[in-house]
Amino acid sequence: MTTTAPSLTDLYPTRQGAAQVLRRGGDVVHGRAADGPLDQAVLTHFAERGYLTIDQLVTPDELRSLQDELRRLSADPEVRADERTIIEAKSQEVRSIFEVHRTSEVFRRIAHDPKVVQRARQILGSDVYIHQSRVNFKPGFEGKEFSWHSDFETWHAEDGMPEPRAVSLSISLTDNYSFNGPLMIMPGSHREFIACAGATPDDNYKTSLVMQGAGTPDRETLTEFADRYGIDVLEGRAGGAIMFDSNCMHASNGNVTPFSRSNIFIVYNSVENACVEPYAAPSPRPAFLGSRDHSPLG
Ligand code: 6CS
Ligand code: FE
Repeated sequence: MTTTAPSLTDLYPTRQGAAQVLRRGGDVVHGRAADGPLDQAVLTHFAERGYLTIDQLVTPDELRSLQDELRRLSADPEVRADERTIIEAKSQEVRSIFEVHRTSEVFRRIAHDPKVVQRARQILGSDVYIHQSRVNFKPGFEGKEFSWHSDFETWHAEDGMPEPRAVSLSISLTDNYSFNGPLMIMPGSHREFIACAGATPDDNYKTSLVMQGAGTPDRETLTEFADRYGIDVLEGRAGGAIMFDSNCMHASNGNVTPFSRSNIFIVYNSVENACVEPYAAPSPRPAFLGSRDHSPLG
């Protein structure tokens, strides 16, 4: 397992002037096949394309309890009123609920499940902690899009994440079809960092989680990336999962179909990449978006 001291200089200056494309430094996969359940072919795929898919990560019983918990949370008026719950602007439906790994025993359990944590540790090559978790609802007819972005660009600028040594796990809680707003990834895009123009407004998260502004790349760069990398549309059955590098360029379309597209999304960060002060924001975001608890998962 490789260990690197967290960088004190800003290796990925973004939102500090003109947009530019930088090479991503460091490894994408830090562990080895011998370190966990992912074999060499899967690790090589992840290193090259920036993601991996797992057809069935959770059992049918686990899936049912996750789906029941999703319904329970979305119907709870206290949850709806909580600042960690993001409401769609137009439909007023619940868009996302953050920090579910702390507020829900069902989601805490899966976030700490060894079959999940071992995969994150293997990719990141170290102990890991949870930087962020959320459930996305993308309800039928009303679910809105997530425009193209790199999560790491936001986590670097606004949460102080030094390097892209973090991995996101998305577990599908409903079937993801080509037509109900599945995750789309530009395969290979994780190896370049798009430094965005513009500056981070005060309290940016109060609007960015409904519709991201700062940190979204310009259309010319996105067009060039799409031409060069293409777009993979990640369909999959409920219970399946995707793990993707923190710097993948990704998006998802709106959902005009009757079939909701819900997932739980958990971000594991290497304890050797613990967040420091934001690199390009007036102040850190609340802990429910970027955890300050960097203690390693058991
Ligand atoms: O700002 C964030 O942390 C969140 N925003 C998006 C669109 N994806 C990653 C993350 O959940
Ligand atoms: Fe994202």
